[in-house]
This record gives sequence, structure tokens and C-alpha cells, in this order.
Amino acid sequence: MARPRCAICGAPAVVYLRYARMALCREHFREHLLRRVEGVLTRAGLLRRGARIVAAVSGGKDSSTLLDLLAELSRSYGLQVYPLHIDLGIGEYSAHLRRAVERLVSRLGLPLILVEVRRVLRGDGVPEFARRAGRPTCSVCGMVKRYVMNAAAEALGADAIATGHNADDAIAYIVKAFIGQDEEQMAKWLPYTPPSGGAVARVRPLYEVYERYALLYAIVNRIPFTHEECPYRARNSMEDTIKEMFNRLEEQHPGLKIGFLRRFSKKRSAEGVPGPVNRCRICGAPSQGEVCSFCRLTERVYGEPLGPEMRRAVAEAVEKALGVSSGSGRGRASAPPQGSS
Ligand code: Q46
Ligand code: ZN
Ligand code: ZN
Repeated sequence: MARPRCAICGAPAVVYLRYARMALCREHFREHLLRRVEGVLTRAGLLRRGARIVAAVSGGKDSSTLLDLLAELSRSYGLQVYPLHIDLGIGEYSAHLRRAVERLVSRLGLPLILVEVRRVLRGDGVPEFARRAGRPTCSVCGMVKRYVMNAAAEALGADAIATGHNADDAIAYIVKAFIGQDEEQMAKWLPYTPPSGGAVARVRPLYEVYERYALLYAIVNRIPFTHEECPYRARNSMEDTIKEMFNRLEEQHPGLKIGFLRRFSKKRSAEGVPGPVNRCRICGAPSQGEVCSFCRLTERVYGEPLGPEMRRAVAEAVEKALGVSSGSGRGRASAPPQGSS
């Protein structure tokens, strides 16, 4: 059987996009994904020279693909992209992720903001911290990641934090929240969440990119990432089942997933999403209450609130990555010029 050819240039195709009824070569597949990412960034007002975006990179396929695409956009539009990796201290798994991220950023020529939670949590990784706190590992992990991401974005004076959530993730969280009739959770799953109550804006540039294409992109472009799964990841979760269900529906109705997300985001505005309203009186991070959850939990586990220390460690990691030294740990670090080609 003849190898399919790219619908645009006739070169050998690497992908057939059922929803667009189109085969594409490696170059045009890249173009296609770039247009999707550009669309989200444009609507969020972030596709402009000088926009500062912290890209959270875990070392998995989605965020690695995201960083590669954002690096390309930084070259064409003059965005300032800052990769942030949080070493969560989850044994060998974290070590693999970190190596993948280090290879990726060195290939892209970007400075990496690397935050190691063990350095602040008295030698503990997230699993030990969660065990001592008597809380589920993933909920503590999520809290730590949110805290560090926001602190890094604040130290940089960033306009937004970009995460690698893809279309399938967004659908799974939306449908799960719908089942629980949790309006607040549902409203969070838009491509862009504006800054609110001190929390830095969030953008999900892969919102319209299917999981399988994020993976394929990473493979055909030989992007360093790890296939390994976190040992704490729940098996057969409701999210996984929802993803399977929607993939079956997509088989029968190509384009259904993108259509669903577009209708969902059109109908809602993120304005109504309630963000944190206070600043933690201990560390100054945005917080729902008087003291933020990071300070509260670390105080309970380690006898003192570690928010100020974590914010200092994050600010130092930012300064180290940018090769600047402000000495203060607060405020806005300035960046070396990026992407002018
Ligand atoms: S890293 Fe952390 Fe995930 Fe591992 S402990 Fe759970 S939340 S599963 S995305
Ligand atoms: Zn082509
Ligand atoms: Zn705090």
C-alpha cells in the first residue's frame, strides 16, 4: 500500500488527523499544532512580544511537547518563555523526569528554573511529606506544585503559567466535575484563567490538542521525555474511563472532542472563577484563608511554616536560571533576551 502523503506538500505523512480528514508530514503537523497553540495564546492576549510565560515542564510527553512549541513561538513572536521544573522527590521517577527536562532545555537553549522540594522539606520528598501529614500523596503534591508555580511566576513577574494539559485531560476533568455538579471545578477548565486574587493567570495552550497527537509530536520530533508513570498515579480512575469513553465517541464522530471543548469554553467565562482573596500572613502567597495551605501543613508536620523558605528557594532558582542576583528574593527578576531569530 502506498504511504500516505501530506495533503499540503505531498511529502510522506507522519499522521492522519481524522477530525480534519487530512494526512500531514512532520513539518505541517508541527505547523498544525503551532496554530492550535497560537489560537489559545491569542485569545488569552499572550501572543505578543515580551509576554512572560512560565512553562511548567514535568518531563512527560505533554509538557515537553508544549515547551518545544512555545520555544518556537518565542522565536517567532518574541515571547519570554521560562521553563520551570519541580523535582518532587519521588525516587527514581523524579530522577528520570529531571534528566529528560534537562536534555530538552539544553536542546532548546533555554535556562531551566529547577526547584527541588527536598531542599526545603527537610530532606523529604512529596510522598514522605504526605505520609507525615496523613494526607493523600496526590493532593499534597498538587498543593506543592501550585504553590511553587505561583511563587516562580511571581518572582518573574510573569503574565501566566502554562501547563501541558491536553484536550483529553480537560474533557476528563470537566465531565468529572459535571458528574459531581461541581460548578467551581468545571469553571476552572477553560483554556485561560485570568489572574485572580493574587494568583497568577493560567493558560493551557494544548487545550485543543488531543493526547495522542501530543505524544506523536514528541516521538516524531525526538523530543526528550519519559514514558514512565508516577507510582502514585491512581489506576482505573474516573478520568481514565471518561477519556476512553470520549475516544470511543471520537471514533464514531471525528471532531467531537474539539467541538465539545469549544462549545464548553464559549458558553463560559472565567470571570466567575473565585480565586484566593487574601495573602498568607506568614509567607505572602495568595491564600483563601489567613494562612496558606502550604504554611499550615508544613507547620503541622515540621513544626514551622516553610512558606517563606520555599519562596526564597524559588526566587533563588529563578535568579540562578537567569544568571542574575537580586539578593532580595522578592519582586521581579529580569530576563536575558530570548528568541530573536
Ligand atoms: S506526580 Fe504528584 Fe501526579 Fe504523582 S504524586 Fe500524584 S499528583 S500522580 S500528576
Ligand atoms: Zn507537508
Ligand atoms: Zn503561607
